[in-house]
Amino acid sequence: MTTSDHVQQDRAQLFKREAALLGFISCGISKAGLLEEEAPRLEKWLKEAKQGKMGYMENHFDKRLDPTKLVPGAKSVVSLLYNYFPEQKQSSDSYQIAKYAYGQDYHEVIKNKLKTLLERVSAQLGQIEGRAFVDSAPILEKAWAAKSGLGWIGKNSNLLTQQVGSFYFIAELVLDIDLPQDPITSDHCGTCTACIDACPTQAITPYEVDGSKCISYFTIELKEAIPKEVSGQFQDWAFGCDICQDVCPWNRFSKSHSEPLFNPDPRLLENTKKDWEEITQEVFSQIFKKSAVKRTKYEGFKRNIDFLLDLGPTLEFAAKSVQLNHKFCAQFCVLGGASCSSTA
Ligand code: B12
Ligand code: SF4
Ligand code: SF4
Repeated sequence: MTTSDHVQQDRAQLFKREAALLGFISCGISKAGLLEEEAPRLEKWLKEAKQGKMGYMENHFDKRLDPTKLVPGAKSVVSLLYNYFPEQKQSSDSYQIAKYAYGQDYHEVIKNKLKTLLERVSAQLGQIEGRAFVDSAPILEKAWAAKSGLGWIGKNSNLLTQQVGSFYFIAELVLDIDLPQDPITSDHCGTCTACIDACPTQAITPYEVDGSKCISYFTIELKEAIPKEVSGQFQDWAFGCDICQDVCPWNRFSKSHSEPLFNPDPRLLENTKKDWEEITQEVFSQIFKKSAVKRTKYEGFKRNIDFLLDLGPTLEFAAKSVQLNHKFCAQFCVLGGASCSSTA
């Protein structure tokens, strides 16, 4: 090992120690440069319009594949994971909100930690130029985390680890200093197809998700009416979807986070379906005061609940069952009266 190797190793250890002190569950390092294997995959994904109406995914193709184009002079990518797996979950008879959105918006919480990490390391090593990202720039975060040895990209396309599954955010520092490359982790999906089988919209083919078919896309990213063709397929997901992670055997090893800022408002856990159906703008603003759910705004959240309500499996079942007379379908009916669409 040369002196320069020793210096790089010491720097890497310093990043990893400080990252752990700030609560990151792991930290890995890669040399910055072009992600050659990802280039044809991203190109194909876009050609097949798997981004749907997420127009921003079509922008900055070259930068997305090469962070040295995003941050001139970049030499290293430090990838970091931050756990969001909650201790308490919603009851199963409520409309579901993805676990990542239970507490305060991760963009703010993690961005602050990244800045502190950079400041603390710079204080010991001298000024380091770089930029901090968490879902905030055209960069393939999962591919970088995998390249930095933090886990493998599973068939559901999320980054997975044997130690804690996949319920964590990915963030990164793109820096102008040389750091040593960490070894990559092997794939442990094996013959499992649990995520593919469980996805209610058939959005997953091995190692790829068709964004335009994902419940997360429809309930968060889509800014217009949710198409009728997908009615009855969302189970009870009102904001995002965790199905392909909940069924993943590696998530049996998820451990609860210890970040107080990610704890939900108690109403998020207690609310029944009826409470969500009747939610007012005021209550919405209280429950999701600092949460990522605010991004859909009250109207977007109501759109999602209405979509589940009007076209959910039970009602669809009731409406489509031509054999049923009104007396029978009334057992399933929550609309009743003038709103009832039964032709019986
Ligand atoms: C756009 C986006 C979405 C879209 C599209 C999803 C997708 N899979 O692309 C939608 C809205 C659907 C979405 C949903 C979710 N998202 Co999202 N999303 C993103 C975002 C902004 C970009 C992802 C991207 O570049 N997609 C484009 C495609 C082409 O890239 P890719 O998914 O990485 O696909 C690669 C693989 O398919 C691979 N590939 C293809 N073939 C093969 C074959 C083999 C053998 C291998 C190994 C790889 C491989 O190559 C592709 C290119 O690298 C990232 C943040 C970021 N900047 O990276 C967050 C991000 C991926 N999302 C995240 C999360 C948490 C979610 C949800 C779980 C949220 C929820 N609960 O509702 C779901 C999960 C859905 C799923 N199973 O993917 C996290 C993932 C954390 C993790 N552990 O992996 C990220 C990293 C945000 C963050 N900073 O934490 N998301
Ligand atoms: S998040 Fe839900 S809809 Fe999207 S790919 Fe996973 S299981 Fe399918
Ligand atoms: S459910 Fe199975 S196939 Fe899917 S990501 Fe997890 S281990 Fe891989």
